[in-house]
Amino acid sequence: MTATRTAQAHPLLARLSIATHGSVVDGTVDGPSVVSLNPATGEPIASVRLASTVDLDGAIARAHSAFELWRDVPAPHRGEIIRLIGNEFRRLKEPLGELVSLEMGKIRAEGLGEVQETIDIADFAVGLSRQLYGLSMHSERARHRMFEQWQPLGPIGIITAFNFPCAVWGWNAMIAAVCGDTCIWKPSLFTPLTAIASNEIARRVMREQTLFTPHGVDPADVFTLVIGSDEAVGEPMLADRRLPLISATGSCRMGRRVAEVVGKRLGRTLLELGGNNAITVMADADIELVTRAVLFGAVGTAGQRCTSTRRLLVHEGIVERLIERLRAAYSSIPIGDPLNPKTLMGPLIDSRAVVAMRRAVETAVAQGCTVVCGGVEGIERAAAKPGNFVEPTILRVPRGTVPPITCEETFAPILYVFTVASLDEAIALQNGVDQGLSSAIFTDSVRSAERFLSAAGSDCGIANVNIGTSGAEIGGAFGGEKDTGGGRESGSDSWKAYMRRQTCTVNWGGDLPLAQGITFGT
Ligand code: UN1
Repeated sequence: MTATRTAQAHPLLARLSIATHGSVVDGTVDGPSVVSLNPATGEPIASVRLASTVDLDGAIARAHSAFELWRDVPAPHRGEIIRLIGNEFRRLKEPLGELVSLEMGKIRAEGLGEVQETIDIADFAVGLSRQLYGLSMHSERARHRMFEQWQPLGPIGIITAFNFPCAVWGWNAMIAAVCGDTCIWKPSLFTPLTAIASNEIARRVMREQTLFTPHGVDPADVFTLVIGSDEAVGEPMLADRRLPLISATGSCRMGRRVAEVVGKRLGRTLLELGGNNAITVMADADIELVTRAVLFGAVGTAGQRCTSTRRLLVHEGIVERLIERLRAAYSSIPIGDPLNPKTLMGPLIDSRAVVAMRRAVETAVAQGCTVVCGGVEGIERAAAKPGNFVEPTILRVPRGTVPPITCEETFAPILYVFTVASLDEAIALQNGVDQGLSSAIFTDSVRSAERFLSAAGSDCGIANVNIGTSGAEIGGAFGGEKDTGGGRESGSDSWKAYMRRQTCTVNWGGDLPLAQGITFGT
């Protein structure tokens, strides 16, 4: 495929100085390439050259050379450089946020929010650069000192999905870099331009550093990008022993493959996979708060966040009122060009996602659900426009049933509404799926809230009270349990996944006492 519009033609690419980037090409491309398409129109934005396995090999070798020097730079100094990178993201927030919106289809406010998430994690990493703390413990042996220290791991493989084409890389790359690791990033082939722009922002700052000059190593290689297919780049990356950690975001199916290949070589993985997130609504909930949270969680990003709200578990005392409130709210959602400030829902990423949504709605209806709004008719109405537009859909589940489709994650704005008689019933339904990413309860009862947060409550990595399932801050650890993969990224002590722990014991006495009181020989 070739692009009909040239890379230079799109002003955002020029504003981000990536119009002239070597891998962004216009018209005729030699060798394999991918066309970045605008999901709102189906038109090409630009073509991008695809890397080969040989290119990947070279990139890993460069990232390795950079690692050998970067790991010796004191962490607070690394933090200073991350500060400069964060500032560049601040400066370019608007064009980069708009590029996210153009290429991925999320609305402009969310595109800007995504860049803000990258800025926030850079700030977090700067502070962290002085807080990579290890514990010290008392030795059982006289004149011995025992402590832990954290060392960099090496070049880290980062695999990201289309839906957060900048921020998820940021969570990984900013933290990894401050820990002394270097990064090899394989982005989604739906969003190569955002990846080039984001990575180039970091590389430009690195290039200005003179740290590695005497060694002839390019400091920009702390951040390496390899845009390629799963066959040419993804699979060889997983199998490469030079990458001690693979951090991957995507479907459960993809995560299983990553775990299998990396596990076989006893490498480490950090997996952030699918979610099937529920909001429990008790009869004492503030219905206005619930409505706003559901709109952002189920309709925001066109239901394409791993944290999107997919199920509502509503107490019978409030379910009819809430459904009417949601039906009214859904009917006035402006759907259209994501760059138009009035729009609240953009398109799905591609036509296959539209087909998958339609199939899920048909399956749900066949399994007994009734359409409250949207549905197949809504999908057909939206298909009148060019681009991958759909109408958000609410489906009501017959009481006492769990249609199998509601246990699956469909990356689309479908909301399944269950009716429950008690909090226990809601918790059982919520936890009765394979995924365990995000969850929420709306209630004014402290008892209900605390029960939801207790060990017998939500089994997810994220559990919120009177806040929806999506839109987490970077300061907490982000990730989920069960088929969501167990990884934790972003804030809190997630940095530990990017370092190796070393337990050190120093004998400063003149004797050699053995632990456990063992005497050996004399
Ligand atoms: C994702 O969808 O992969 O909590 C990440 C949220 C965002 C990140 C979502 N901060 O919705």
